[in-house]
Amino acid sequence: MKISPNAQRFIDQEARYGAHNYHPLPVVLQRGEGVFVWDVDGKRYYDFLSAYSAVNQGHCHPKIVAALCDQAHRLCLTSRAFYNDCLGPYEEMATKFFGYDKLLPMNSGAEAVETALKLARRWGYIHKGIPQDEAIIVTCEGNFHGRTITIVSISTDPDSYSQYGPFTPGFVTIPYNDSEALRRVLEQKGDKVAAFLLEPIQGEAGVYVPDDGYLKKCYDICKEHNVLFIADEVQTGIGRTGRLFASDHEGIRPDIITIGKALSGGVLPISAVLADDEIMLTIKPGEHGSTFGGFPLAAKVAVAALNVIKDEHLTENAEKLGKIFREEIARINSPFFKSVRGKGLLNAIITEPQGDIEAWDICIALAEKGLLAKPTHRHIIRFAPPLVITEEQLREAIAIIKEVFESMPYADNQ
Ligand code: IF1
Repeated sequence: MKISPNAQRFIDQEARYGAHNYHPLPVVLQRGEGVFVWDVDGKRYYDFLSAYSAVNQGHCHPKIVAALCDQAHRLCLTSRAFYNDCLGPYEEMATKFFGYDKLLPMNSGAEAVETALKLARRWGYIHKGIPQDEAIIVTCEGNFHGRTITIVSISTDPDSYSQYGPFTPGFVTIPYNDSEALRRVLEQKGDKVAAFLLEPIQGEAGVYVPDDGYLKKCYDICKEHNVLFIADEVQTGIGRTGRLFASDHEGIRPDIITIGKALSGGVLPISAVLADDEIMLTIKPGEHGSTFGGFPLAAKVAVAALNVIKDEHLTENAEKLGKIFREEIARINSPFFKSVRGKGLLNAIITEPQGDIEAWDICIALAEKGLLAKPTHRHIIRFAPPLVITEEQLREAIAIIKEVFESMPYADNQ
C-alpha cells in the first residue's frame, strides 16, 4: 500500500512517541461524516469497522454533535459530589428506553463490565447468601470483555493476559455455545455461583454467533440455579445486530446488561450497567463510582445518541441490510472466501488464506479500493458499518468487497 509522506509523518510520530500497543492499518484519518471517513490526503473510505461498533449512528452525527457542543458551553463536569440537571433526565430516558429499573453510568466498556461483576458478587452475598469471599462467576472461552486486570483474568487469549498475572480469583471458564457445560458447573457449584457472564455474539472471537436457542437455554439454567445472567452488550447492543439488544433475538431479558460504545455514537466514552432494583441497590453511596461517570456532557450526548437510534430506525435498518449483506457476500467466488456469518450489521467473512496472503492483506486491498475493515485473528475480517448506511451505499460497498476478493492474486501466481 502506498503511504504518502503526509500520512507517514503521523505514523512515524505515533511510533516514536506513543506506546506500541496497537498495529493499525496504515491509513491516517482526518474527518468523518455518516458512513464515510477521509484520510489526510483527502481519500474517502467506507468505514466498515465503525470504531468497533461505537459509531452506529454514523460519524459526527449532527444531532449528537449539537448536543455535545451545546452542553459543552454550559457545564461539562460536576463529579457526583453534587447533582446536576442532566443526569436524572438521562437516567429516566435510558431506563425507560431499555426497560430496566436503574442505570449506573460509567465511561469505558471495561468499567461497565467491572461494575457488573461487582454487582453480581454483591447480590450473591446479600441476596443469595453465598459465604463471604466465595462467590464464583462463570465466563466463556474466547470472551472479550475489556482490558483491566480482573477482566484479563478471565480471558483465554494469551495476547490479552500473558504476563499480567497474578490474576483475580473467583472465576470458572466454560466453553462458549455449550449450555450443557453451564448446566454441569451449576449442578456442581451452583450454590456459590453468583452469575454467568457472556457476550450474546462473541466479537473478538470473530463474530462467533452461537446456535439458536443457546442464550435461552443458558438463561433458563441460570434461573433454575438462582444465578444472574449477565449479557455484555457493549458491542452487540444498541441496534447493531438488528435488535436493540442481541439478547432480544431469543426473547430473554438478562438480569444485568452492560452497554458502551454506541451509547455515545462514538462521541465520548460513555458506558453503563442496567439492572433492576434488587441488584442495583446492593451498592450504597461511596461503594462504587467514577469521576466522570454520567457527567453532564455524557448525559446529554447519550440521550441524543439513543434518540437517533430510535428516530432513524437504525435497529430495523441493521436487520434489513444485514440480510442483504450476508446474502450477497455468500455469492463471492474466490478461493480466499470461505463463509460469512453474523447478525444484523455485525458480520464477519471467514477467509481461506492462500500461501502468504492473509486477512490482513485483503484488508489492505480493501483500503486501497476505499473500504476500511479490520482483521480479527489471521483469517477473519469483521464488517460492521455505521447503521445509518443506506441500501445503495451497502450495495456499493459489497461490490468493492466482491471485486477485492475476486481479484486477489492467487498464491501460486505470485
Ligand atoms: C480494544 C475486540 C471489538 C467489547 C465487549 C467490553 C469491551 C469490549 C463485548 C470493553 C471492547 C473492543 C476494545 C478494542 C477492541 C474491541 C473489540 F476486537 F477486541 F473484540 F469491539 F470487537 N465488552 N471491545 O467488545 O470496552 O473498555 O474498550 O470501552 O482495542 O481493546 P472498552
